[in-house]
Amino acid sequence: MDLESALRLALDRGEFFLDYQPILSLSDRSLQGFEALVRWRRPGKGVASPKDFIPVAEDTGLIVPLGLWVLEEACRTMVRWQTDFPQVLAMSMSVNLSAKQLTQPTLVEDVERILRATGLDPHALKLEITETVIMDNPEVSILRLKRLKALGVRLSVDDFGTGYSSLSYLQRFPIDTLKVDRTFVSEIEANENRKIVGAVVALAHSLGLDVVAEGVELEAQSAVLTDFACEAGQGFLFSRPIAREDVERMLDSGG
Ligand code: G
Ligand code: G
Ligand code: MN
Ligand code: NA
Repeated sequence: MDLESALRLALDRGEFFLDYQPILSLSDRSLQGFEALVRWRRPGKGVASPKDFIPVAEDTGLIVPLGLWVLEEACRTMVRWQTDFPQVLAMSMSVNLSAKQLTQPTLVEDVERILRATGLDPHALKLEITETVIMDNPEVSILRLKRLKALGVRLSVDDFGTGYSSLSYLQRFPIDTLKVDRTFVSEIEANENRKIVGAVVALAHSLGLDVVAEGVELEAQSAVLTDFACEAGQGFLFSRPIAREDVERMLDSGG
């Protein structure tokens, strides 16, 4: 069976699940929220990484129903955590949106419907869109992002620094957060990257955005980021993406 047919069946059979990677406030290491990351449990083949199936899901359009499933599952989980762990009321759930999803004319209605169906406060949801996707068609993206913002959801630019946003566009995107790509964070100890990350954080702050650093693996990286007043970090130093049950254990023990 080809991958497309296998993906189609997997959606019907409920073979997808989400892991959640904690996002921490850098100043005090408190939990700021989570990023939902999809995985596929293939019968007899173990767990497949999104890197291996998201591109095919994009090409075939299956990303649209899969993305809606991810969104609904993440919202449902967040509502459950908010109910069981009061500290989660101050946190956010981040969900990735792919290029194909952003071009769907029904995207805004779909997000609205899922928020209503799950009962999640829109403010607790953050949608992550890569810089490249927005820049593919900036005018349409801006309109659609404005309509998403009007629902009350928050928006992040993912993998910032890997594409090329003109700075004038960045100012026109109705976004809340920049996520600095981990390629910059991984070599932040090198002088050049340190300057780039410092400049990106300063630029973000001057535009009223907060910053999440991706791929934080070392205390030294966290220290540099904290010096730049970068608000939050995500990475193996704090936690890998973990299963729902592991998040619940963490929240149960006060995390
Ligand atoms: O944890 P990691 O291997 O899971 O993620 C690999 C890549 O897959 C990342 O670039 C991430 O943004 C992407 N990804 C993970 N989950 C989703 C999802 O639900 N939708 C989309 N569009 N991309 C995702
Ligand atoms: O593209 P996106 O940033 O949404 O995807 C997150 C991806 O980065 C996932 O594959 C996740 O497992 C991975 N990841 C998360 N934290 C780290 C980290 O500290 N180092 C590295 N190398 N990868 C990470
Ligand atoms: Mn992301
Ligand atoms: Na990213």
